[in-house]
Amino acid sequence: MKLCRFQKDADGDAIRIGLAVDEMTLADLTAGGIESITELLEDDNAVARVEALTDLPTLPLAEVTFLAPVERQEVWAAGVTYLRSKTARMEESDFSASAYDLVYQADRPEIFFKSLPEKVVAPNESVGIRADAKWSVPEPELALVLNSRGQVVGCTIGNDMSSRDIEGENLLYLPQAKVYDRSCAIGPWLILGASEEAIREWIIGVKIIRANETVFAGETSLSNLKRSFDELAGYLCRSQTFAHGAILLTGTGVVPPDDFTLAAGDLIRIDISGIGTLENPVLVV
Ligand code: DO4
Ligand code: MG
Repeated sequence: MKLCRFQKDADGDAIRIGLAVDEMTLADLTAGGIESITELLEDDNAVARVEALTDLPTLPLAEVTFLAPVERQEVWAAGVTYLRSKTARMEESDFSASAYDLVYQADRPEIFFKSLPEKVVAPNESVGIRADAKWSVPEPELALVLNSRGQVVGCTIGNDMSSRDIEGENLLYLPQAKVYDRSCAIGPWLILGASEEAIREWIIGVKIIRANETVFAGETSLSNLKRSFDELAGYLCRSQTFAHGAILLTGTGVVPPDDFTLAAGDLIRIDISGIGTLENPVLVV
């Protein structure tokens, strides 16, 4: 089941919850009494509840503006969860290489804070590259959606924008490499009711388009994610409660070559085969 948060282009600011009916059409769940994504995440019978709604008004996808499927959830991120990410980071920094090597093998994963919900960038809005960074990349990631009980109840697409030169200079600069204006985009679709086994068969890919040319494209299977969903969510929720639930980015397995950096005006297109496409232009912040 594919859900989204949206505004109708015709009537302004009201935020509504939608259900994908087909490639072109959305059903308006708010007209059926559903006012938030969070209430569905908290409901053990969310899929059945939505399926029971009848006679919902529909509207063309072309007439809506997608919002990020994030309400009051903090966004956190796991790192070095794919071999490709470990290798890339060990190459970027002699200083930090052993830390990345160790964390890839360790029981405890790397988990860091990524974004307040109100700072998450919506689909089609601009993500940022830092003005003081020289080496900026998108990180296409499967994003797990957790409810307030720490259960993984859904997933979506996330972009963990990163400044690799700042991260590579010193591991203690990681928060500056990862958390700045417009550094996290999420959406547009939130999937409910898919099993981990099914999700691990999906492919995640990214394309970076500059002046109508693809300047980088790469993909990997989500089966290459080293840790299980429950393992990552379990560590996030150790000694920490999330009253509104949380989003957990699961790390990147696609890294552009070392001579590639994003530039203002680029378009980042992230696809996950079972979810859809998250697209954002790039600006300098
Ligand atoms: O420690 C570096 C960050 C790792 C990360 O964000 C990733 O692997 O996706
Ligand atoms: Mg990442």
